[in-house]
Amino acid sequence: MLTWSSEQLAQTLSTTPVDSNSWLIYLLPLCLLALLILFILQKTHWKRPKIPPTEVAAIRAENEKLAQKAEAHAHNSTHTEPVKVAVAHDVQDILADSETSWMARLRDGLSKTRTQLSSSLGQLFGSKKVFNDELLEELHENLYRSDMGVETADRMVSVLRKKFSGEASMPSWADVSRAMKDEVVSIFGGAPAPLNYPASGPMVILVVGVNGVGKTTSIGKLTARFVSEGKSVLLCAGDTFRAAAIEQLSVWGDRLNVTVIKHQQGADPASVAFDGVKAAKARGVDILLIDTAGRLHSKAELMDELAKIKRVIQKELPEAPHETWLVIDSTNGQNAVQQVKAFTELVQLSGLIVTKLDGTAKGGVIVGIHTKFHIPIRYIGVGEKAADLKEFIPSEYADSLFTS
Ligand SMILES: Nc1nc2c(ncn2[C@@H]2O[C@H](COP(=O)(O)OP(=O)(O)OP(=O)(O)O)[C@@H](O)[C@H]2O)c(=O)[nH]1
Ligand SMILES: [Mg+2]
Repeated sequence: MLTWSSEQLAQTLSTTPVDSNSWLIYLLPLCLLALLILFILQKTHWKRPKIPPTEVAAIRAENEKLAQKAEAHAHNSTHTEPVKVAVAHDVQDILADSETSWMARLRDGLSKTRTQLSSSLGQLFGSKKVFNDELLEELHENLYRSDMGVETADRMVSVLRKKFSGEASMPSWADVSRAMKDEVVSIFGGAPAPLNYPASGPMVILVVGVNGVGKTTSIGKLTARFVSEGKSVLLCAGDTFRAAAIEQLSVWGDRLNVTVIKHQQGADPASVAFDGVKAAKARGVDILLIDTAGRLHSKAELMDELAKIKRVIQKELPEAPHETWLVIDSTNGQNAVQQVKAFTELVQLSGLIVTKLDGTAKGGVIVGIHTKFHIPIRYIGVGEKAADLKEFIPSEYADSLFTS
């Protein structure tokens, strides 16, 4: 058996060819060299490709979106906040509308009427030396052509004659048109009386008028305006004569997040109106707007239908309708005057809505109708957008009519 003495073992170990200290001497520089190579390679070859700034911006935007989405999701999942209904675009437009931009649209809408009234007169006043009957005759003619009606034209001429005839110098067109503007404002006698809001329960507004004048569109625009004023509204599709009429009102309802009470085409309008009033009461809304048909076969039929609607809704709400508004299209001129006359014989009107003042030279018809019937002009329309229908303010109208 082989046995090693401690001396032999010590000798063997001391003669081992690899010395542990010599390993260390080689290892250290090798590590340093490897690190140096890695550092050089990283600097030269392993640079990350540069992302163009546009892409960086896009990535940031995407991240932002994702973060917002995640935040919204987290927010919704708590269920602690009530769900907010989006504010309809039409309502936003009205809220964002300024007095200046409304006046610009009104002036723009009435530009044809203004030209009709004043373009030739301005020149005439500039060229004449005396304020005489010839001038007044011309003025009367222009007022008449703008559909203000004979009564208004007569009244205006007599006011101007009284004011300027005795004067030594010829009045300027600016002075004369200012006097006409003041007269128009005085014809209306200030802003119309406030709406007939009931002490409690919904205010029911019945909207009537012949076909195509803008009833349904005006109801949509009014809804947007009432909603922008913080009121709750319900719509009632009382024009059951055509399916398209029900559909048209439903589109406004969808656009404005407002419920439309409707039945099938051909249903009894009075029963739809009854359901509308019932629903308005049950839901506690502020305003119910009832659309009606404009294209019935005869005046007698229309009268029967409107009388029935009134009778039936009064079973549910005795003082309804609180307001009955006739819509007239200003482009119809004297025909619109005839329509007011015909409807006053059918129903008791509490207000008028005059549409399409844009695109007509007959914008003076408002004055003519007021002089004849003394029915408050509630709203005027100067375009197709919701913000294009607004309360009628006589001074705004007169300004737009005479100030160039
Ligand atoms: N330019 C202009 N167009 C308007 C105005 N008001 C309404 N209109 C347009 O007039 C047309 C007829 O409007 P409607 O609201 O359908 O008329 P309606 O009285 O309900 O007609 P019926 O349901 O057929 O009796 C539509 O094309 C409207 O966009 C306005 O103030 N200006
Ligand atoms: Mg309609």
